[in-house]
Amino acid sequence: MIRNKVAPLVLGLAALSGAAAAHAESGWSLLNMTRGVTDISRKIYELHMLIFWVCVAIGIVVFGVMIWSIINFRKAKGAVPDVTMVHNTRVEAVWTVIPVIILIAMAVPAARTLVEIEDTSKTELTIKVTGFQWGWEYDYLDNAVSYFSHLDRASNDARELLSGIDPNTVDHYLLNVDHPLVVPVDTKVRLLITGADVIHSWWVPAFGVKKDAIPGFINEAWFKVDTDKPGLYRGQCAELCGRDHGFMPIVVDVRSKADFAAWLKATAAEQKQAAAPSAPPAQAASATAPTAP
Ligand SMILES: [Cu+2]
Repeated sequence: MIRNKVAPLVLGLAALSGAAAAHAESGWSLLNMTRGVTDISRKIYELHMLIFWVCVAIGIVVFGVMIWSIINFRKAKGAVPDVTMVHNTRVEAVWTVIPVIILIAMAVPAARTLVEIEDTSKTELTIKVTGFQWGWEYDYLDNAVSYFSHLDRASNDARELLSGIDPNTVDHYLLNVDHPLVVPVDTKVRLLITGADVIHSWWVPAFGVKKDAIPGFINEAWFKVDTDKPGLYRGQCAELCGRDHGFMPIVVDVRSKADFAAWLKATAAEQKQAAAPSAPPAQAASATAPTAP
């Protein structure tokens, strides 16, 4: 019987969250999570809104009853405590069962989304992401392409102590890199995320991806950007990792499939050529590169 009452409530809240989404990108919605550009980021957003409205409804009901009771049953009005409510088994059963049903109703969509977030099957491109103090290394495992991504020169110059450069004049201050991660649209990209020294966290909000980069462990994450959403997406290291934690942003350059294929081919050829002619400089370069402990 109670289930019959909860189901329409949950459905009603879902409809409300849909109506709220229609007002996105203005005013108060700027304070909210964004919908992102991947299927998973939208599902996370919708789950967040559903749970948010459940909490709002519970808040309204609980505080409504409390305020109504305080006003109508105050001592000044001659209210006499109802002693039959103390240890009333039926009341205690109801206020235990209703929250349990609400929790189960929330756990079902949450678990469904979590399972989908963890489903790294049928991926089309695998990139190993290594966080280090202070930057990221990207390895395209199937294509022999590998490079480092650091804070861009303009931000780095401006952030120096007594640099005399106004950060407001720097484009995307502290959110720009020299070499962004390049990926294609409409492709299930799998990331294998690890750390070379301490724990970092690869976080790009628009993709709904935030995964810890832990030395000695490989965490998996995936995303698939909408076909009509190529462009630059920005993120940051989301795990306090040391002195320059604030200076290791993430930029992802999402390109059309054709553009990406051309870039990958050109970069692979370039790197092959750079590695080929003389062995000693290549060895010297790799010796300076961070390695896993
Ligand atoms: Cu970090």
